[in-house]
Amino acid sequence: NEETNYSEEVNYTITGIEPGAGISVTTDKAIEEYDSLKGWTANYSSTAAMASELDKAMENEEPIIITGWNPHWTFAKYPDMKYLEDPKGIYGGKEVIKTLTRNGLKEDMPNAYKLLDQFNWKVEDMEGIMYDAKENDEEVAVAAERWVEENQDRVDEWKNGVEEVDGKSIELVSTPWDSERASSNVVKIALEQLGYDVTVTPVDVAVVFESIANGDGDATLAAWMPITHKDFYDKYSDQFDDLGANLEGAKIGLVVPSYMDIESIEDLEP
Ligand code: PBE
Repeated sequence: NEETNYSEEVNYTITGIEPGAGISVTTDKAIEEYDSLKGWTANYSSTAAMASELDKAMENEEPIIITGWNPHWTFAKYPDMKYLEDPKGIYGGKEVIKTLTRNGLKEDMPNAYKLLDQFNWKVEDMEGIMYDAKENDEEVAVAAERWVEENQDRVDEWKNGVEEVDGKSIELVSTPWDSERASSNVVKIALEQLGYDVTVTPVDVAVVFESIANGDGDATLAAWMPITHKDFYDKYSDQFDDLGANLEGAKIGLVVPSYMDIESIEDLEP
């Protein structure tokens, strides 16, 4: 049948991204949990490599199964993509992106802490910056600057009740995806407006959590929960301060082009 062909045609392989990503860890769990994925492998390399495989497949209308997520520009470039149903709930439902700070930041830098606590925005905001950067072929940091220029009223809401400081240094640790480049750069500018000297350091997910837990980094805006970064979060859960969601409505899962006639992970064949 058709499903068997798809599984065979993709060579029982999921086209993944960086091995250290939360979505890769979660995909390993899916392969373990689903009978339909018995014997499958996930090919973990990089987001750029996945995107170019996807481009090739879409051009030739060939089957492909990727690890996909929102917010991301993939769905703007290719609106004809769908998440495979995940009856076991391995990839969860709606994810949120959380702000975490190192223990002690609240006392050491109460103003930065307050701004970080008040920072929140919407999927459309984050995606707007990502698409803009993609479309203009520019750094996400540049698109983030323009977003702040056009949305200073939003930034002012996050600064509400926060006092200016005189040149204190603060380090935001982030992951190496455009979504987090967007949030980190926007908050960097907001903190700079208050007089902070801000560094954004993109590192592996594991290092983000480790550095917030050991106090090397001050804060991160990049924690995807309750599923994507669960293992990392649980490992250090009493060693940081959880300031709650800065964005709601994120999602991860296995994604295929709509021209593939399958709906669920369970439609695949071992
Ligand atoms: N992502 C994008 C990341 C978090 C942000 C879903 C690819 C991950 O750790 O899987």
